Amino acid sequence: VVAPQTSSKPVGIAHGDAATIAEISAGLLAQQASTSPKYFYDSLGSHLFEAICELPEYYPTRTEAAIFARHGADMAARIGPGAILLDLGAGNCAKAASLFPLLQPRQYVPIDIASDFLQEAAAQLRQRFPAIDMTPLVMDLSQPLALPATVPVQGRQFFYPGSSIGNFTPRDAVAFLRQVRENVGKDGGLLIGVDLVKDSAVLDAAYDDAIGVTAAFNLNMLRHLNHLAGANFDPAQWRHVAFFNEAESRIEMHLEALCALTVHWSGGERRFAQGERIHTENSYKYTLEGFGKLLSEAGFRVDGTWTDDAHWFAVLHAAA
Ligand code: AVI
Repeated sequence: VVAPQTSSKPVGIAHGDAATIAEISAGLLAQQASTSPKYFYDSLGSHLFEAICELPEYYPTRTEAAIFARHGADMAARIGPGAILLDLGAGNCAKAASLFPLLQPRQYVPIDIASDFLQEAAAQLRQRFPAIDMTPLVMDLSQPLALPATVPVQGRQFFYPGSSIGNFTPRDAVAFLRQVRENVGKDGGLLIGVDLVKDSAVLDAAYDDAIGVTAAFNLNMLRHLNHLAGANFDPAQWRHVAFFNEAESRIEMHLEALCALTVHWSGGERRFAQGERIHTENSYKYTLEGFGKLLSEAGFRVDGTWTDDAHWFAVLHAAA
């Protein structure tokens, strides 16, 4: 591990701000190199994630969609019409939009880090649902949740589908959910999707699909890091690794160096031995009981749980 340099030649043009470069640098220089999964989502990464959701192996999206299709009316009855629906990590906004006819929110607040993707999706929704007030917000959900005054407190219902909560460690998940709890009024709530523990062969295949879309999604992070931190990663020198870590109840994704190499970025460099890995993502899988505990630790009360017949995925409504 090489300490950050103060006067090295720039390797490329960095487009991230100083805090972003410092965060990337700290992760790459840690003994076990790691990066935040938020760096998957440049424009190509967001599109690759959409492609993952279409894969036969990636069951969460279609299983959750089937739960919404079967139980959406029941969820809407629990929530009531006229809510302010805050969609955390909205992406292309498709999941929330599919629930609009049942939920009938008065305002929709899609929140995402990928600005272009979000604005494009919100513009399309304005045309499809002119009666709903659309207020897109570009925010990094790994930072404190600070909502602008344009979003009234009363009637807030957060929407956090897709088991994105699984990308936090359980401890960080509680901290995040507690922040959400602090941002809902007395009458508010949270509709959240969570991926459940299951056979590890099913999990392994979902994160290492046969045609390599998830591998491309993981490797694309290196291109994004090149752009953000002026790094010189060559994706051809790395391979995608994903497996279920049973002891931690999580899928781990890594990028593994195919040969010994040195990576440079703005203000830093690191030598990687062949086989050395960068840990790029965790995706925790919960039991219903374990996830219920997490929600109650965050100050929520679960008042609705819906699952598929195989119990692979669950949607819960938690009241303030
Ligand atoms: C966004 N998130 C819930 C996905 C997951 O399943 O953890 C990200 C993902 N990583 C690889 N495939 C999908």
